[in-house]
Amino acid sequence: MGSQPRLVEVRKNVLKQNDLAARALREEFRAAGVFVVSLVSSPGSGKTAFLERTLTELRQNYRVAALVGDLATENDAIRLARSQAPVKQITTGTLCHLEAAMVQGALEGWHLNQLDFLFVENVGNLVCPSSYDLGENLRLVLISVTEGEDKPLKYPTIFNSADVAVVTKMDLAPAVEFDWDSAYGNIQAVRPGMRVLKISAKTGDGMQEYLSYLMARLDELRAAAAI
Ligand SMILES: Nc1nc2c(ncn2[C@@H]2O[C@H](COP(=O)(O)OP(=O)(O)OP(=O)(O)O)[C@@H](O)[C@H]2O)c(=O)[nH]1
Ligand SMILES: [Mg+2]
Repeated sequence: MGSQPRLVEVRKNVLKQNDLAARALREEFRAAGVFVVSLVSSPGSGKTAFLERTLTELRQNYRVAALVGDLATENDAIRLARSQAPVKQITTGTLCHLEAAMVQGALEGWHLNQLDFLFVENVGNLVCPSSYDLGENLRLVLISVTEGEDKPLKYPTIFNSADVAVVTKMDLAPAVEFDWDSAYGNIQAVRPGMRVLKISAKTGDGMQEYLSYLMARLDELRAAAAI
């Protein structure tokens, strides 16, 4: 009982520190003119598969790079590097989310002003990453068709911390009898008006709409910077 307020205090301080680091990062990203996209989801929703495809396709016309967080292994960085884009793995040890300071550290030696898009794949977790701002311009929350349509209702915070929802593995939808109306309705119940994209990293379906959206957002960023 007596120790509880102290724990709350510590957590508040950590979060505040992260907000300061995230603010500094956001300013760095703005000054460099790079558009930063982060991806959050439960483990295995398809972040890396989606990101590998994103990097491969965008790389033809844009300068792209990625950071990827996991508790352990370089596996995802190795997969993403197949796109030929610069990639760095962040291993968090026991931590279930990335923090702004980790992103800052991983960017050392990279010239942000030589990039159009920077992607940050967070640790697979539907809870912890929601409270940690990484200074990104756009946060995507992924939900795969195999997870169950009710996930937005059970994990509302992560949907509230994100800007756009991406329903992944659409190629598997018939096999798991995925109910699109129910999933869409649940996302809208938690976050009214949220944009929801459908994609399959396996077949490429839905990638064009998503990539066009990213390109339009980069154009907006550049137009605002030119004013
Ligand atoms: N059929 C199908 N399988 C997919 C798709 N996207 C990913 N997968 C598979 O789903 C599994 C998990 O995909 P990952 O890309 O590793 O998922 P992740 O979210 O990065 O996982 P963590 O980083 O561990 O949280 C792999 O076996 C992928 O091949 C898809 O669009 N369709
Ligand atoms: Mg991954």
